[in-house]
Amino acid sequence: MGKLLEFLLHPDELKAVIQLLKFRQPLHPHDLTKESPELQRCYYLLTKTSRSFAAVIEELHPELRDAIMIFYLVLRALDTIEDDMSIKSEIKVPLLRTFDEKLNTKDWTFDGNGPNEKDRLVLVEFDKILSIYHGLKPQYQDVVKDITYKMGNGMADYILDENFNLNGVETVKDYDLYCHYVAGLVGEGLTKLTVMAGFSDDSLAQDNFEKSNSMGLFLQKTNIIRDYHEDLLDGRSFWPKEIWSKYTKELPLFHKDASFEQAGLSCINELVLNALSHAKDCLSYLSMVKDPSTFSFCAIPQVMAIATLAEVYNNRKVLHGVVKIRKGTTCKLILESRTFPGVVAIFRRYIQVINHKSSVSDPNYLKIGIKCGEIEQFCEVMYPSVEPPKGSKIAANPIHDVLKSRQAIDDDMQMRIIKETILTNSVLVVIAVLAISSVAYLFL
Ligand code: D61
Ligand code: MG
Repeated sequence: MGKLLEFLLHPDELKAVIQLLKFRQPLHPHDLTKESPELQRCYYLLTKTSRSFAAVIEELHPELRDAIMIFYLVLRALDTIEDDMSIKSEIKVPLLRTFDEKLNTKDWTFDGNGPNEKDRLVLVEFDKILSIYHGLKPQYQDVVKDITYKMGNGMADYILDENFNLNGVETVKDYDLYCHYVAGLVGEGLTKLTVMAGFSDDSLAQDNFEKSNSMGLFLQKTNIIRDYHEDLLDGRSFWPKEIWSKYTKELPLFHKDASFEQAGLSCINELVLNALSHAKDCLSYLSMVKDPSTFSFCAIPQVMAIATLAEVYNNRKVLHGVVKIRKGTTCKLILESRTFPGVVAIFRRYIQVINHKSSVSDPNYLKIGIKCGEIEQFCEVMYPSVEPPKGSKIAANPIHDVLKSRQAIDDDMQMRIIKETILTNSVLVVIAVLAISSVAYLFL
């Protein structure tokens, strides 16, 4: 569909695009031209290798911006080795296992990726990344190195299983463990960094980083469901066999054989149900992130994920190609996810979308209903949709203390948002009046 028609059908999204691009005040403006050539190059590599994370990382508080940017590039380099099917496992596995040791050097680079590997530049120019890495605070360097070590070894464990790329992940437990290595560990590292910086609640670093892990699993599983077709074309799959084997003997039948389409949809829906099991953890994690730039950085990928889950749910297009969220929707979500109540509202909305899309004929119809109900209830307890009658007792709940302690932060942001919205609306009204009067002038 053409962009013009798209915006005619969703005028609110056109407004969001304008507000985001023209009127939003960045929390921490960043002037790269004053920085060293190496640092400039690293931010260039960041924008080249990440559509989804570059913008949010660049707007982070200066205390963590470079550390998280380097954390991203180091892991992207590691992942570029994992993903490259042209590197033989005799080379790949030891490289993954000892990748953390490259961080002890000042000039290691790697030119062994295939020519078509999209992010090969981060390895070719790894020395630039190292030069910035060594200038980070030592405690930040330690976090990056520790997670690199754990992720590299986890990835290598899965490559050792020679059938992994053909048969995909076997059990749901394997699926969770693989996602833990490639995404849950990122959550763990980010939590350590933000707690050290005093930007999120210390309690996030307890309970073995359970909630941090959920943050990563929710994102990674959403990508894995969405990328079914693309991954199969590349000769791999990450859908766990324990789930898909209930619906087909062979995964590719979902898109190759039309009589398997219904089964394919049921399989997608069960995977969405599985991913939704992390939603409450993600919301509760976000409630404990205090610094506004860190909050946006954490919240934006999560609201994009819940929107994507609602889009892929019961959607046959997943079996045949790429499913995407509209640009305008993305802008709306970014603007709305700046406060915690905003994020909760987004989650509620998409949970309702999923619930409405669910059909009685789906084998997991009941379970989906229950899961959606649970998440709704969790949101309702935090922000009741009707005022409780005066004098009525609300059951004590520790989440209310968390919400109280962040109220001032969210109120502050809400004030900024209101000012920004008023400015956008006034400018748009002036433009509309000018446009209408010039058209009127032509005809009179
Ligand atoms: C808060 C904010 C961001 C978070 C988070 C909590 C918790 C976890 C994550 C981000 C990680 C989410 C990963 C989801 C996207 N999946 C991938 O990129 C896959 O590769 C995984 C291994 C490399 C991870 C690199 C990474 C990603 C995001 C970061 C980060 C590091 C560091 C800091 C901030 C965000 C996927 O890659 C696709 C591709 O090659 O383009 C794959 O190979 O499966
Ligand atoms: Mg990978």
